[in-house]
Order: sequence, then structure tokens, then C-alpha cells
Amino acid sequence: MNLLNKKVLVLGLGITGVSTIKALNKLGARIVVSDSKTEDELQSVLGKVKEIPMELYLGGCDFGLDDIDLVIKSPGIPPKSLLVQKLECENIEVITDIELAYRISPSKNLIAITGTNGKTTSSVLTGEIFRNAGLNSHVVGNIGTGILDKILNAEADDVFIIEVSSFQLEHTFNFKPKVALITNITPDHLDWHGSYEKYIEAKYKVCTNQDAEDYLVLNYDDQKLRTLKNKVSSRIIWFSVNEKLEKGIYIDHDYIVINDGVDFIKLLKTDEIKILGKHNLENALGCIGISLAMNINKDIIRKTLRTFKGVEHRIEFVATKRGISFYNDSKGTNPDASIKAIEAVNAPIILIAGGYDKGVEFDHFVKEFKGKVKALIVLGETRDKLKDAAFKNNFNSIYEVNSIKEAVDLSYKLGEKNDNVLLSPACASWDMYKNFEERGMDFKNHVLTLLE
Ligand code: UMA
Repeated sequence: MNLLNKKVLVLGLGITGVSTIKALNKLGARIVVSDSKTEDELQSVLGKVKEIPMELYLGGCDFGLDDIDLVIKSPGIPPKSLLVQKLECENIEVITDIELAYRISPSKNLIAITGTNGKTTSSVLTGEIFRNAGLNSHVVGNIGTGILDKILNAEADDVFIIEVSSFQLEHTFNFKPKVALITNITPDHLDWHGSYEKYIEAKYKVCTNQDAEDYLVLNYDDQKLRTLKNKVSSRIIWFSVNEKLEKGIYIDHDYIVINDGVDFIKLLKTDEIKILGKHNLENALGCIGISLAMNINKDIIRKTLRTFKGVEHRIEFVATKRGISFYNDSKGTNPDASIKAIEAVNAPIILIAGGYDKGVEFDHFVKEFKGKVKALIVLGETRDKLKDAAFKNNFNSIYEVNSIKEAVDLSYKLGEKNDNVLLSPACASWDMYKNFEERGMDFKNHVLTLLE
């Protein structure tokens, strides 16, 4: 795609906007940038692109669209945004960075990983397997690294492992990864997409352009994904943690088995994998599927699965003191994610939960304690909601605190040998922190202070 002297509008000046501007500058495009935030609010971001010539329209100010050739929209900007609707009415093409990356990439080795849960762990684990296999691989996308700047500097045999969100897929048209993985689909981001059907449609865009040369790795345990069989042209690799498959990757007598329809290989035992929980076993099987599609040596897959310690802030083991183990799951920012953490960690659990109020209810969450949680420490905006839900469900071992430090100290005081303290808030962090990473670091620092 030749963008020399084309006028390209970049919508949004966050991570995506910055990497897009850098790439467009190298491609010789004339750059126009619009963001609803003011110059003051964007000062630190503007510093990252200050050498690059561009027209800026900040604070939501109006500007003419006449000679705009193409628009690269940041994923967070919803389709219902007035500006996006106006651009589409004027028949100006609006795409996301993932689509532009596909159009300009010198490498055809694009691996796309999507799904409601498990995207990040699967992307990082796949990256680790590929690195151990000696491939020059880059883990990019929704994981927090804009793809565009990286892809321009790539060599033809580089491999891109792209964590793709439904927001990014929604405005793709030609995007065609060589291998795609869909981990699972459950309702999420319905306000942004408008309906569950539209959310699913966006997710399926990861494979709609694939052809018979491409691979699609699918979770057989997700009934919705089974229906893709008759809708795609790609070669499907199925995986399942619940059923033995005629062909695919599955669990048999505590072994991960690869059955290609002819041969049957026991890859390794499930308890050799370090990352906890059934959902992480699913993630591991998906990554094995991707690795097989890319012809990675099975010894390398096996070795990586034995050593991979998981992703920071996701059921991350921090330390053990006096027989009490501490786990950081600050990325548990909704009840479903925190339920997975409770399922994964051994009982008895002292659970630290609560944070920013997104308006969700916690009844379902408390019901999943199922005798595993022995004490609940609540904090943040949602502490009363959590307390009420717990009482309603006859769970009475509740303690209130005002900070993560107090929560760590109290959990240590309450804890006995073999207890597991789990920070999994089931809420976003924005009432007390900038983001979940900051909250997780605070937790880890206080736990490490206990060790001193
Ligand atoms: N903005 C507007 N108008 C709007 C909305 C936003 O101008 O109507 C501006 C904001 O003022 C801001 C900029 O757009 O300056 C932010 O754009 P963005 O929200 O797309 O955020 P980026 O910083 O570009 O980060 C995005 C992803 N964010 C979202 O999809 C919300 C990041 O995923 C991703 O890591 C990054 O691109 C690189 O690919 C985050 C995320 O929350 C982690 N993703 C969601 C999720 O995982 O559930 C989908």
C-alpha cells in the first residue's frame, strides 16, 4: 500500500496513535491527528512524536474532512462515535492499525490470537515457544504494544504474534493471518459493539479471509466455535480439555496428547505445566495448536511448557512466608476473571477483592467461593456491594480495610500454614490506582516487605 503524500487521519493519540504516526511518517504520508483530549492532557504523549510534522486537532475541535484519503482509528473509539459515522457517510475508509499492518507488512508470518479470555497468556506463551525455537518473533497488539512501528522494520521471515481485540478486528477488511487462534467467546464489551451478535461477528473476522493454506486453532469445548467448521476455508486444529478428539490436541489420563489422525503422541503430563488452572490448560493447548501449525519442534514446545511461569498480574505467585503463599491476580478486573483465579488456586484461600465500581453485581461471584474461600478482605468503592453480596449468600467471614497494605498485613495475620492469599479484586483499579499494573506492584511490594 503506497501512502506517499496521502493525507491520513489518525484518530486517537494513545499507544496506537503514537505507533501509527511513527509508521506513517516513515511511509511519507501527510499526517492529521484528532483526539478528544486537550493539548494539556496529551502533553507527555505529544512529546513522543514531537519531531514529526502533523496537523493537530485536539480537545474535540472541528476540522474539514475533504481531502482525507484514509483514517486509522484507535481501537478504543467506538463505531457510534459521531466522527467515525461522519467519515463513513463521506465514504472515507476507516481501518484499525491491525489492518494497515497487514497491508504493509514485509512478513507474511502473522499469528493472530483473539477470544474473550486467555488472549494475553496465549500470546506471551506462544512468543516464548517461538523464541526458544530460534524464530525472530514479536508479541504485539492489544497486549500493549502498537504493531505498526514494529512491522515496518521487520524482515520477511520475522514472526508477529498479535493479540487482537474485538475493537481492533471490527475495522479490518482484508486482514488474513497465517494462523489464528480463538480461545473462547463469552459476552463482553456489549456497550461498545451494540450487541452480543456484533461482538461475535467482530471476533470471527479473525478468520473470515483465511484460505486453505491458513490454519485456524479452535477450542472444541466452546459450542459456538464448533459452528465455524462450516463457515471457514482454513485448516482447523481443534483442542479440548474435556473430550478426546478423533483428531486434535486433548487430555487423556493426565497427559496432553496430540492426535493427528494417524499418530498419537503423549507430549507431557498436565501437572508439569507451571501455570495454574483449567483455563490455563486450555491456553496451553491453543498454543500447542499454533506451534504445530508453524512446524515447531515438539521438544521445544514441551520444554517451554515446563518452564513458562505465566504473565505478570495473572495468578502470579509472589512469595511464601510462614507457609502462607501470596498470589497476585490484579488483572482479575471482573467477576468472571476472578472466579477463574479462585478455581485455579488451592483452598483455603484468603481473598482480597474490591475496587472501582463498573456497575456489575457480585452475587454470582460469591456463589463461586464454594467452600474454598475462608476469609474475604474487601476494600475500594465496591466494598459495601461485595459485603452485601457475601452476607446474602451466607458468607460471613468478611473484613474491611482501606488500602492494599492493610489487606496484606491483615491476610498475613489471619493466615495459617498452607493458606493461599489471593489478590483478585473482581473490579478495575481506577478508584485507587492508575491501572491494574500499579495495584499489582503495590501488592507485591507489600508482600515482599513481609519477607524482610
Ligand atoms: N479517544 C478519542 N475519542 C474517543 C475515545 C478515545 O479521541 O471517542 C482518544 C483518547 O482521548 C485517547 C486515545 O483515543 O487519547 C486512546 O485510544 P485507545 O482507547 O484506543 O487506547 P490506546 O492507548 O491506543 O490502546 C489501544 C488498546 N485500548 C483499547 O482498546 C481501549 C489497548 O488495549 C492496546 O494495548 C493498545 O491499543 C495497543 O494495541 C487495552 C484494552 O483495554 C489493554 N483493550 C480492551 C480489552 O483488552 O478488553 C479491548
